[in-house]
Amino acid sequence: MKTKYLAASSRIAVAAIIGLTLTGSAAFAGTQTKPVAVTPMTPDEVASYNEVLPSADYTKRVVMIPMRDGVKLYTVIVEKKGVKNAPILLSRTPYDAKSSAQRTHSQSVTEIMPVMDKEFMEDGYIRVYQDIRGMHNSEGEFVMTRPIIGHFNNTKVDESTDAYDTIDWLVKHLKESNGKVGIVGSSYLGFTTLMAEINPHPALKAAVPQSPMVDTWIGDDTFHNGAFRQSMFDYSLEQGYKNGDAISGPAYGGGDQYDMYLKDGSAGDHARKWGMDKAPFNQLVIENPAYTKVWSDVAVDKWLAARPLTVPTMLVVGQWDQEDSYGAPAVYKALEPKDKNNDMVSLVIGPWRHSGVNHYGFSLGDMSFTGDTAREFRVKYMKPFFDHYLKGAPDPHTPPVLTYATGVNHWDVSPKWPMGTMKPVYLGDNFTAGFTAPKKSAHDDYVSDPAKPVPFVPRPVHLDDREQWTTWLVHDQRFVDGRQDVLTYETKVLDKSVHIMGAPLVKLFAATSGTDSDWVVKLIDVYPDQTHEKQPGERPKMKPGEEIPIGIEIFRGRYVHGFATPGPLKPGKVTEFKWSLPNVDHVFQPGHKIMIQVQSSLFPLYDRNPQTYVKNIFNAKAGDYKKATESIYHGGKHASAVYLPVVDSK
Ligand code: PG9
Repeated sequence: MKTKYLAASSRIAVAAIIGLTLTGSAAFAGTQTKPVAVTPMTPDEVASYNEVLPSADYTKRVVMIPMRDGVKLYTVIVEKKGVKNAPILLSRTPYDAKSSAQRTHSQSVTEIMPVMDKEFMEDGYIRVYQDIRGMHNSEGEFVMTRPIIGHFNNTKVDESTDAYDTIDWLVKHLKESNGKVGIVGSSYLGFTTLMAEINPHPALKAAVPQSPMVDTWIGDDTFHNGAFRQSMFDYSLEQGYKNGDAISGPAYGGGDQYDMYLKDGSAGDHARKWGMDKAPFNQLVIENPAYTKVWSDVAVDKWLAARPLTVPTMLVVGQWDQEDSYGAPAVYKALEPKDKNNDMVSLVIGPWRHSGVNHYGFSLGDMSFTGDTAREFRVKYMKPFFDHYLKGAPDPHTPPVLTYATGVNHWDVSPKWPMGTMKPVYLGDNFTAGFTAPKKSAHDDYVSDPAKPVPFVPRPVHLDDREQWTTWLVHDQRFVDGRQDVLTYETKVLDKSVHIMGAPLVKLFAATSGTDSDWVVKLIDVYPDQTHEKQPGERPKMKPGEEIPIGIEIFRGRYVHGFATPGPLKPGKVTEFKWSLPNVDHVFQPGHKIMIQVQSSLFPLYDRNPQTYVKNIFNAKAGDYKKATESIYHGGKHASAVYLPVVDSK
């Protein structure tokens, strides 16, 4: 989710500074100006002021770069004074280029730029941030994750042509550049980074898409396996209203949003009540709850798979990416077959939240790691990758796959991904779990009541609370203890470690008394509850007995026969539901237990399933929401399990 910045200057003000070089060389604060006679009635207007003094160690330029259709894009160019033969590092953003290139107000380039830019600025890179078309200070129309030219886009422009035209302009106009460009960015910027790789400009030499939004229906942002993330309505409204400058969502007030969403009814009614259906993207969502072509034909991994691989690409994602955990591994999977020498595409999974790679990587929730893992990755791997392709630095031999083994806290280098061999952890009688399949089939039941859905974090819920949002995927799950509608299965205390590297696969045999149902499975690492010597994964904040989720994912039952072909479930019929949890490198330590939880809601993160099949859940009415008895089967021919990609521990 985007970070809200202070509103940018008006377009008129921007037009006035186009082409101006904001260095310390013009009439700036601190220079001598002719004294003016003032009286107490002199209007208190400051005609001009530039906070960048002549003594600043950088220059900052704002230019409007023309695209092939005449639209001009607002572009900020920052560099250390006096750089020569310098590589260019570009990011294309919907989140305000102006404030992206202004972390603090300072005369020092490493202070004004984001933390992730520090080493690049020190090393004389030219750093470029650009507003994508239609956003903030750029001209043109904004289209959410604008489809590539073709079927859904009959214009002559998309984010790939805009990247091309921008790179073309930069290498032709920045005389101090060496003509080589790299592109980097997370989330939406990850999407624009991948788009630059489609019919890329020849000067584009390397790309690092981080947590890219790739398929917004399967597992990035808007839907996860068909279940809708309600805050995406707010996001689209914020993005689409007045070039992203005007509001930070509807004015909900400060109460518990669990109650608010419950009262509002279906997600569609919630959107309509708060006027969020005015955003065209939200209408598209409401009209296309299934995986129709509006989603499947714009999935970026499919676009990339259909094209030659020409730009060296390092894909990055956080293990606990609460927004876009799907995209980077999906693109890796799509591109890997084209990477004949295993040197063009690499995958990095760090112990981070969404976009955590660009911030401080010391800890997440109650877990802490071996120092600043994000900076360590950027300095040891990402920058040398760019240096090699953009500056001709020696080959850093980027690992094909670099992952951080959480639980034991070290980096793993692997030749491929996934690494493990699938080994099931079965659900069993008396809420046990284990590596041996129970012989007899049995089931455990719970009542899922849409009037009392399971909260995804301890209440009060505020989807716009940054701390709550960035850490919910690692929140201690003991807050749902005692709920009859959360089934908890646990292994014995492990006597040796279990190391997994890949995406765990859920195979759930379940039945519902209703005609539709959601299924949520959580894979959890249970920390020992007796006092013991602290282990590497257990730093001061970790509490005894803590239940840390390693992966949480939802599946909307109606899609069991295909994401494009929803249909009602047959009441009482045992059905196999299959879906993946996010990709992880994790070690369950001896003394810990592996826990699997099953439930039928994760609210209000996801909209509620009415549990009665209705054609379009966005339009479900109060009477459609019904209690259902959910039966989770285990053993015999209905051996529900989570298949873990297990590797031999070192
Ligand atoms: N995850 C956000 C997003 C990306 C693409 C589309 C919509 C949302 C983001 O943080 O940019």
